[in-house]
Amino acid sequence: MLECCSIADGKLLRVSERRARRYSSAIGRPAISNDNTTACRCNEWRECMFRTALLVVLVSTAVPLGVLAQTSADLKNDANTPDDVLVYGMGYSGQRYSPLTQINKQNVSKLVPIWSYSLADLNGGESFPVVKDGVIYVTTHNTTAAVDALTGKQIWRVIHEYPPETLRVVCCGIVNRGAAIYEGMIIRALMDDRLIALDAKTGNQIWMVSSPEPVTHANGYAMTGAPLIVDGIVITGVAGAEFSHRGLLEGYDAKTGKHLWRTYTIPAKGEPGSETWEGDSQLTGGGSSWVTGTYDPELDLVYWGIGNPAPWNPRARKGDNLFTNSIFAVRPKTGERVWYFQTTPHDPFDYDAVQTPVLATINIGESPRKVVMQANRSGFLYVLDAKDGKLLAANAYGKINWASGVDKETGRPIVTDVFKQALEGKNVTVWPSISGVTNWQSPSFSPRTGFLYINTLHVGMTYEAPEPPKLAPGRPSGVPTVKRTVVVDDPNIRGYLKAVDPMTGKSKWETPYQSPNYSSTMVTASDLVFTGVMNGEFQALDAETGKVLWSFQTPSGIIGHPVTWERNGKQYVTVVSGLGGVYAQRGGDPALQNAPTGVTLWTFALYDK
Ligand SMILES: [Ca+2]
Repeated sequence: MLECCSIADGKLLRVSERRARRYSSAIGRPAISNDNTTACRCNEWRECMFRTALLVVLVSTAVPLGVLAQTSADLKNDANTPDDVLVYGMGYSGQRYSPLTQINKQNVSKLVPIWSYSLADLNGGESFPVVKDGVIYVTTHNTTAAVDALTGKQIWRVIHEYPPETLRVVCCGIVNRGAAIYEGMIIRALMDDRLIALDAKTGNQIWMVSSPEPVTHANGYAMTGAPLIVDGIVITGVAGAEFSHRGLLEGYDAKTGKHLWRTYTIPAKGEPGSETWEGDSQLTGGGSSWVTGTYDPELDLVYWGIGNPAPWNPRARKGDNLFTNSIFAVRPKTGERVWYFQTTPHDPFDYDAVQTPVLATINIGESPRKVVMQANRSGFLYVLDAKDGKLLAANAYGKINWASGVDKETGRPIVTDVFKQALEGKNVTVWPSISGVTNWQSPSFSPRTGFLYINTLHVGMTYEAPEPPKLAPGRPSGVPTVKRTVVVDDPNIRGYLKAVDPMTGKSKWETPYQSPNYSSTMVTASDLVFTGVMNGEFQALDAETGKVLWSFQTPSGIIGHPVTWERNGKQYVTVVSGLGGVYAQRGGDPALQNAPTGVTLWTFALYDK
């Protein structure tokens, strides 16, 4: 899209393909819009450039903030600008912490919905809402929409088509976790391994690219995560460890969509780490990267959680299976891996380590230290040095019996007989279940209280790994490869929202839920924790006690991300409702058997009449 002309003229005109190409070449950007044929009405690209430059000057004078925004600097500063929400996780650190305090413990009971918007989708709402200049950008698996943040009116909506056979390799819910914003563009991944950039004002397509071979659905790859944009580079991961792929992270040029780098999470034969795989097992070894990572601008490191090995059945891949179940620290410009930390070597239980690596500076002993905190699916809460990945703490924060602790020297879990017998093919009862002590949902961290607010599961399983299957890229390597049944302590408590001390794993409080919450949490400087609930409630809890202070019943279960923002001096809270995803589909939870689906976007504010 030729945005310089669209700014100057306010509309577009059809011109020849030759002229569009010439324009494209002149400005070094693709001149392609929705139907691949339209371009701007300017006769010459020079005129365009001149008018844009003039407009920039005028706009800069008239409106000092925002209009040219979502620069790299804006993204770096996101956590400090509560009028917008630009980055997945409410800032590069992934803390999901807001300094806003207008909504507090005293008045939260007056929180009311001001509008809702239908996304016309029955598959599940896991989209992180991006908020900028009074517009909310939200996604489903096949839709991107821009909605007026104060009225809920649709500004534009784009429906993306993809081949239906793509869904064969989507194990765990037909969802998308959101878009990224950068330089006037809304950039998102599509289920069939494409990235697309849309004009934030119009929804018109600016560029679209497919991930290069072998990233196709036929080879077991899908894209469901929100991209992370760092210094003009779009970083994205892949889903599909349950379909025998070889996981990876990728970087693209945000301006053009050009593919810049790819870092595989599983070594090729002969590469360092390949000795931790049996035979050719690493060729189909999993290690996906389906949850968005975080970024430290000072260290210039992107942190990204890497998923489980394939197949779930461990008996044909003896060894540590590097670099599955690891936290990666990579350079955003090149994808170079600077360090890694593996959490569960030779994992039989699908304990993939994709959970958000939350960044913070906390006191270790007497001195402040930059750390990466990960509430791992395995049940251990890891605290690592952000610079070099050194282990600082690893403690259980839920019920686990596969390991008795983590060796502080080696960083390896101290596995129990449950783990050893599972590898031998024996029938064992394991805590946690394949769903983990937490799953993909992100915790929040309050620098005020020093606690992580984590939605956890309290579910175990019987487990048996029979003879391992023969794999090839694209073949199922998850559910059918092991036998499992659900085990619970109390059928009415399958999860807790916990306030957890990162250094000890101990809870200050635990609030029980009938079904585990698969919503991310958010915490504010007024010590409110927001979460969605599977039964559809949207709740605010007291961050100091865990008491539920406010609740609103949305039409479907919430598996999304609460965010908060302000406009014209008023604070708002936004969340997506819409049951779906892996637990609702495969969790065997009787409380969800008849639960209604349907994705809607909600915004709340204090009733002040
Ligand atoms: Ca912000």
